[in-house]
Amino acid sequence: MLISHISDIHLGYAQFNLTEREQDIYYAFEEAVDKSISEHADLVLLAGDIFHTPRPSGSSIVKLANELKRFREASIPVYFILGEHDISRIKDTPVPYLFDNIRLAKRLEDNQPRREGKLTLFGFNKERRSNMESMLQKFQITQQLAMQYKETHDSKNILVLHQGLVEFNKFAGELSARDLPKGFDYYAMGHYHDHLEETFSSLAGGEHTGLIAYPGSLDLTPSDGLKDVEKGFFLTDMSAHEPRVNWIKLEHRRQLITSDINYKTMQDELLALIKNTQSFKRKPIVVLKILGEKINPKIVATSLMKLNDSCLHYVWHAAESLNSAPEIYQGRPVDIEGELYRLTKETLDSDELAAFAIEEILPAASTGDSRLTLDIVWNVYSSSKRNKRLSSPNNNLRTRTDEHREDSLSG
Ligand SMILES: [Mn+2]
Repeated sequence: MLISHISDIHLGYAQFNLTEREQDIYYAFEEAVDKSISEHADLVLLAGDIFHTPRPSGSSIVKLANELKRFREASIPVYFILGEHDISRIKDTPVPYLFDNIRLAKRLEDNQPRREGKLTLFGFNKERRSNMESMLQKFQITQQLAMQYKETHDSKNILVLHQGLVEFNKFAGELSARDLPKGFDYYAMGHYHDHLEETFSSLAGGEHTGLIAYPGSLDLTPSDGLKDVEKGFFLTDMSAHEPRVNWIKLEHRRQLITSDINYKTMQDELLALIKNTQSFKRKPIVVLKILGEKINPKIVATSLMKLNDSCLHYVWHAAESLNSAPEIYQGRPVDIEGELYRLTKETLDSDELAAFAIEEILPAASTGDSRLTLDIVWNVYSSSKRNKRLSSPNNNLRTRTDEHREDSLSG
């Protein structure tokens, strides 16, 4: 059986607030669906962060519906779990559940395994760091069930999770691979936006090994920063003794060019850059580092206007050796959204809090809906108080030295 394992789609996210960038994510998802269908995947797993926000736009909901319809027309069942981006802090039905209700996709619920041919699927929605203890308790049952299915059904077991593991990132992980329930051949992960995979002996039980695999996000999101990286998803073959992963690179993504430009020869270098962009199907995003001395931001900004016709968006910063003054932003061509995210993260010292402030509080507060804003804050406050009470010292909780550190790699 061939499994299409897709994660961190972030439908609805529009980098730089550009509709073209929102569309790019839709195209990336389409490409993943196209390839899953043409390669005859038997099953699709969406491992969380389907939408970028818990209150997705109409366009992104319709986009998901259309792609799920294509899977249904190809008779390929789709299973999903939620990531933190899909889950609202205020009590509400998560939007992706709609697609379970209308039977375009199936939601995986805690310790309710689903059978698909020789496979047994388990899945959990994202649990926050503060709820790890209850998740670990549920995992004890998961492990028992998984072992039972192996014995009685000769099953291949798959666990779908949206969590960070410390083995891949010391600070961003909430769990260790050792904490995962054993008895699984394939751990279909979401959360980290980079493509990662590693085999852990003893996870599957018996002479088997368990494979932990993160396909990474389908495009750049605020937590990725601006970097030129490949994105893709897995087509994992479960028919052999051990799972065989095949990471499929998305080929039609918009290009991101990072380039160092010398201030002195800036004009010529920019012309060469423009010439270089002519061969691209879609106008690229350009990230420039201007090198030199006595860099005049006004001259740079004016010169870069040349790029307007050939680039979708450009971002630049000056790397001046003598300049140690605090950053002053001149003109518009800076990555405002990225900066907002970076500064918020710096101030709050937490990726999770920064995401909460920017993606949940800010949208509510900027509509002027103080009631909703207050509800969101109150909800988080009361649930964290509840968790503190539950985790009193007598409860014999494990602590980690890095407990206060939050996700830095995730999104
Ligand atoms: Mn994500």
